[in-house]
Amino acid sequence: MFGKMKKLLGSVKERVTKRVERRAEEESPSPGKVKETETIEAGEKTEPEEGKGKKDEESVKEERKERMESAEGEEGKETEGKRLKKPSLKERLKRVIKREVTITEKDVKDILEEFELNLISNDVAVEVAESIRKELERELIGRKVKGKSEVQKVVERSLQRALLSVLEPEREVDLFEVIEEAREEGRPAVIMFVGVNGSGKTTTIAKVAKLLKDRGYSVVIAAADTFRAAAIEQLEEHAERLGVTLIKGEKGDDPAAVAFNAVQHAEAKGKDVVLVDTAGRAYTDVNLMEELRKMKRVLEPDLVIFVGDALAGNDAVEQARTFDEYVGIDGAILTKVDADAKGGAVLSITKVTGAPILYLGVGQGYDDLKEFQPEWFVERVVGAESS
Ligand SMILES: Nc1nc2c(ncn2[C@@H]2O[C@H](COP(=O)(O)OP(=O)(O)O)[C@@H](O)[C@H]2O)c(=O)[nH]1
Ligand SMILES: [Mg+2]
Repeated sequence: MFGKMKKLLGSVKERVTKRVERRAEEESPSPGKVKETETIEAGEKTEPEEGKGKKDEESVKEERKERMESAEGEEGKETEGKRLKKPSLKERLKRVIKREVTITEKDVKDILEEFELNLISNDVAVEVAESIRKELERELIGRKVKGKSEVQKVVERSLQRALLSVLEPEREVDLFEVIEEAREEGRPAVIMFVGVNGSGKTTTIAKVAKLLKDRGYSVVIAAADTFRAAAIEQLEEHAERLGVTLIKGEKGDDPAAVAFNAVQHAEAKGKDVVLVDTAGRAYTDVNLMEELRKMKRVLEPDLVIFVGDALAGNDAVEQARTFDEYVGIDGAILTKVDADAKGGAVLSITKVTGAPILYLGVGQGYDDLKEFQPEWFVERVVGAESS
């Protein structure tokens, strides 16, 4: 899962880290060339003073011993061999703090520009790739890094923040809260699933029905994809296996009418949730969009969930954009993520539509539905060593 995305992020992390580390190394004071008790600032040139470093070996040894005792680790290594008067703790801290490198535009600009293009070829939407690049620039340029040891952590955190920023939805949606709210009003929650053919709508509805049933909710499924007879049969099979009610019509029936019947049935029987399956066809199909709009008007669903195939990459993102424009979506579920190496659709869909990803489909079984958390995704692609 997300193997290619992980590789790409790993490589940009490494390149930026190496470059800044190299500069931190270049700019840190070299042993034996430091004036007595002088504090070195990053970028400041130091005049070489021949012999100074060797002069008072006793005092250097003492210094070293003291440093080891105070366990300054990394810092100790960098100042090794430097001749110093016994500095106070405060003074030593000041030195540690001052020996920092500021990340410049020159350090990162070319790497990040290339990164942006690589994101796009990894199926990340153009505007999302740009936003990530800009966020990374904001995070990194001008950032003061204290010593080489800190560089990798800083780059990694910046990358994590940049990814999280595009996964932040405009509005939060919690499936169970929505259902509970409807229940308090004494009516079933109505959830409509939209998406192109083959994206995984029907399978996802079966998975969601199982999830809800496991949590103790009663579920009705509406087979409002009346475009294909096979679609109705497929749902019938799932409903039977899961033991949930299916309301269906005949092939060619008005989908809005079928869905409306299902809601009426749920109201009459005191059911908690109605899951509405809809037809896919091509998302550029104006009739389909009109049909879905009509259904939305009639049903006034609590949620419209877009189901997209993660393997379709940027195409899935464009589908989401179109469905959002015409019908309006509240959340997204991406399917077939188990086979998705690029992760571009996952990374893009929220920024493009404003809607959160609620779940990921990670297989063909009923339980292969994973609740989506942006932090989980970021952890997974930025690397296990991240905290
Ligand atoms: N590997 C995998 N396959 C899936 C997933 N979700 C759906 N599929 C498969 O995708 C195909 C199309 O799914 P379907 O639910 O019929 O799509 P629909 O046309 O949108 O209703 C089926 O073969 C499903 O088994 C998933 O998360 N992982
Ligand atoms: Mg279907």
